[in-house]
Amino acid sequence: MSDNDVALKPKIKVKPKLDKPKLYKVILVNDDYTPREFVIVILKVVFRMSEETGYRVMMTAHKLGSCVVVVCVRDIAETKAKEGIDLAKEMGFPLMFTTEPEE
Ligand code: TYC
Repeated sequence: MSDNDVALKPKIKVKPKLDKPKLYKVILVNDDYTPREFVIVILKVVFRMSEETGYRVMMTAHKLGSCVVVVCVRDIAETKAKEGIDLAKEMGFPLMFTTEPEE
């Protein structure tokens, strides 16, 4: 290299393409026994929802049979669903969350 040579940076950057992780829905399932207020508490504690959002999600599951709570990677979806189920079970309620892959 002589003194006048300028080292140019290559203009094209090669970004390694990482596969997008598959996403999973956590679904709240209605039942006839878990008190409405308790469902809201679970949504607030486990899913960090506000009272208002928790109320809306609970009422949607209550009226329609189920409601999507969150969409996230599989590991987190399964952990959150289990946390919700276990907390409810400790209190003697049959509250259920399921997970399913997003289309
Ligand atoms: N259906 C319940 C009741 O009337 C309340 C409830 C709502 C339970 C949503 C579960 O996912 C649920 N006490």
